[in-house]
Amino acid sequence: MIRFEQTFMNFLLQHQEKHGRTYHFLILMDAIVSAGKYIQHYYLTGALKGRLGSAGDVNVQGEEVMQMDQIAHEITLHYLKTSGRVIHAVSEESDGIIEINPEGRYFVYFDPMDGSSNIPHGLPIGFLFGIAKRNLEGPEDGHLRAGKEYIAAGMFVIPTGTFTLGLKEAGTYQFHIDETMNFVRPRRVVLPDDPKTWELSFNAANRHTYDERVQKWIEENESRYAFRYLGALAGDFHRLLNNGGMFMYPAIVNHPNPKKNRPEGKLRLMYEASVVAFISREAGGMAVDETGTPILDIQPKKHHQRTALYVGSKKLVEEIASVLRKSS
Ligand code: AFP
Repeated sequence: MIRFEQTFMNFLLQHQEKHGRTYHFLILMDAIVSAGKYIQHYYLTGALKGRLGSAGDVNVQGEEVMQMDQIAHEITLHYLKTSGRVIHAVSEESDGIIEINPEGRYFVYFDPMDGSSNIPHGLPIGFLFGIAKRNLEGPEDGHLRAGKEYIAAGMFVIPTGTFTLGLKEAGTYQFHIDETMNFVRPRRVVLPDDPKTWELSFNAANRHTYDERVQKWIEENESRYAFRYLGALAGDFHRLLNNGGMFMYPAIVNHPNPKKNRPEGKLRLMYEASVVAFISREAGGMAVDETGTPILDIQPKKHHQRTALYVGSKKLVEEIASVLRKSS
């Protein structure tokens, strides 16, 4: 007997029908999944085809651009355009807002290749995206949306072949790519409550540059948890969703070279932090910034805004949030 798996598109179709929604979101998600698969394909054969090197350029964030960054950006934009459903997009790889279709219904915020330091090694990277809906009735409401206004957010771990999608007030689901390049077998993800499996994930090389309160919390608590760090948010966060615990990228405020401090944090709010915060909320978790403010409540002032990030199991994030809310 053949064992048939439910495909992502069938799952989403049923979801939309159950909630009496339009098919526009389906069309957009079909485009995003096509982009995810195409990026996966390019990345899998990247080493063989000599695509894992630098593009010899520096991006809007002042970081070295890799060939794969550009390829992934181009692929994603192509599919967003052909969907006909996107008014504006914001990409990590593009300085300005990308105007796509004035008739479009959605804003899409994306980082098509997150975790660039893994690219030369062909190790996991992420394609992260958040989606907000344009105000179709009222006056034009701009593209700078707080994460709590996203209607969905997701991430592909590439080339691992996993896709995770958080749907507003409807949960977080994971899918796996099959032999036919379809994402299949929906599984609802809930962050585990049991601290036995919890992990901590942060760049340990930075720990002495964190705020003293954060350093103290780490010293007092780290021995209780396993420690894992891949250096690509999607991969680290994927582990965390399954095992529970906390990923953090705190503000850098005590660097021996003060020029290297990053009091505003490193990760980008709209297409990194808000994406994992949204997915986490839908999986029963939470996320805060360096002041203990929920990431999803932060109203971005600019599209490449950065933030510190603490995300994962609610109890653990609440614990660090209460430390962060106390003045030093
Ligand atoms: P890049 O895409 O610029 O490498 O950034 C990746 C990232 O934003 C995120 O995916 C990682 O969790 C984090 O940075 C890693 O940063 P460190 O290399 O400083 O640990």
